[in-house]
Formats: sequence, C-alpha cells, structure tokens
Amino acid sequence: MKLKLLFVALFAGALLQAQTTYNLDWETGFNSPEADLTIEVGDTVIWTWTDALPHTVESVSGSSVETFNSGFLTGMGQTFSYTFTVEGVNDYICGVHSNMFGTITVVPSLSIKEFDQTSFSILPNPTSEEIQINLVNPIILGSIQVFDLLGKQMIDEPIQESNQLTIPVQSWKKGIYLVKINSGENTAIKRVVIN
Ligand SMILES: [Cu+2]
Repeated sequence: MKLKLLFVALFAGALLQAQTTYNLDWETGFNSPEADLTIEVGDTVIWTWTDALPHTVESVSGSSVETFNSGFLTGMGQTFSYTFTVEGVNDYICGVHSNMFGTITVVPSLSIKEFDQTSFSILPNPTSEEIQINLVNPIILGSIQVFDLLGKQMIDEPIQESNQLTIPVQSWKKGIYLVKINSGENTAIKRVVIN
C-alpha cells in the first residue's frame, strides 16, 4: 500500500507545470516601477483594487503583445486576473487614471520547456557501475533525487547549469530505482535497473 502511494505521488508530480501567480495592488497613483513585473510564459498576474475608485486594467494597443481588459471595476478588493501565454512586452494602463500604468514583460520559462518523461535519458539501463543521465535541455538550477522502490532516498543532489550527470551505483543493491529530476516546479521521473 505504501509503495502504491509513492507511485501515485511521484507520477502526480510529473504532471506539474511551472506556474507562478503574482499579486499587484491597483490604486490611484500606482505605476512603474512598482507596477512592473517580469514573469514567465504561463504565469498569472492578479491585480487587486486597493482604493475605492473605479479602475480598469487594460493592455495598450500597439505596445502590448497580448490583449486584456478588466472593464470598469469599483471597490476595494475587486480583482482582475490574467494569464500570460505569449513572450514579449505588455504595457498596461488604467483607462480612468493616467497616473496608473505598468509593464508586464513575459520571458520564456527558465525551467525546462515542456519537461516530460522524454526530456532525459539514462544510460546504460540496466547498469551496474554507474548511471549516466543526459538531459535534453540543460537545467539552470534544479536537483536530482534517486529513490528505491520502498521510497528510501539514495541521493539528493543540486544541479546547476548542467545537462549530464553521472552517479556511481556499485554499492547499491540490485533492483529498480526511480530517478527524479526537478527543475523549478517541473518534475520528471524514470526508472533505472541496477543489476
Ligand atoms: Cu484608475
């Protein structure tokens, strides 16, 4: 039962995508640089009305790669949420107050793009001496963990600007192990057999 739960948890983790939610206050006089953010593709920004006046959050046509418009909202605690999916710069304003403006700059995800079960390989597999892990895209900052099938952690190492890792396994018991690679909130898992 414990084993089954481990598998469920690990594979649920593999489906996670990197997403961050940012919160900005939105009130009269709120503007750059306070209103500016640099975010990654897929991230969400939530603006919260923090005064009692009517405001909009709207992209400036011609200087925004995406189009969004909250419409007029009035009152403390109103929110407008937008998820950015296109790389580029988005200037935005309040359609009521000229002293409310900012820029949301959307950059590619720093995590491995489309990180999935195919994004790294383990060679040789089965193995008895060492595991060599090759990443399709180098990880800027992440970690690697290896578990045995009882959930015991064999290693937990940071990864920094690397696309190849070698783990000696001569001293490990024969059996199946799970190699888990983490980058940001992304996770991928593969099995390796030590024989
Ligand atoms: Cu306003």
